Amino acid sequence: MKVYKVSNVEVVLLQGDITDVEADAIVNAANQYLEHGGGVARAIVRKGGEVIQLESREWVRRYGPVPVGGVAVTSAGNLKARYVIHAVGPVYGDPEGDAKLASAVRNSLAKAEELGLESIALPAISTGVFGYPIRRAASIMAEVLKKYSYRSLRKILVVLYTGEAYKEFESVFDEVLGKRSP
Ligand code: AR6
Repeated sequence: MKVYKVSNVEVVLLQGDITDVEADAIVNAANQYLEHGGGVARAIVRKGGEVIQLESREWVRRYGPVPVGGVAVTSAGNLKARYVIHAVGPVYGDPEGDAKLASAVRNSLAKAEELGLESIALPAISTGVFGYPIRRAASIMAEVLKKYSYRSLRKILVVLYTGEAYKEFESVFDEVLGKRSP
């Protein structure tokens, strides 16, 4: 675990399963149709319950597919969180991918602020099934976290599943957000 400070917000980098983390909202790495078939999405539905998938389908039925870079919200079922914020990242290779990945992160923060939340947990959106290189995703996320104008948020947990991803994020976050021990 490693803690960084951005204005008056704590950014906590940790390795683990995002479904085990305590935060007001957990961000899911979703697709535009909110069909949670693999990766983090699948883990969230498995642990949180089918209600998350059902509410997701209802969201898409009502508003249509989520744009790439956009977000949708559902309840969190049995998870410790109050909400799941479903963020749709780009597939690697999209020429506008970097901007869309930055939007996905920014819109996740904005949704949490809109809900008046104090804490949010983010996975490495787009770095699994969607193929984004970890280092590139880390630097995009770090830049967004650094520049964001925070209101209600006080704590941001960035949760990496593998040790390898954790190390890459740590080296990028050290560079962009500055070194600080836990
Ligand atoms: N906790 C934290 N991180 C995790 C977990 C977990 N339980 N499981 C995997 N990761 P991915 P994407 C990491 O594929 O690339 C799904 O099918 C994983 O190691 O979940 O945005 C959706 O339904 C990787 O670093 O998301 C979409 O169709 C990161 O989470 C599509 O995949 C993201 O991997 C979205 O692809």
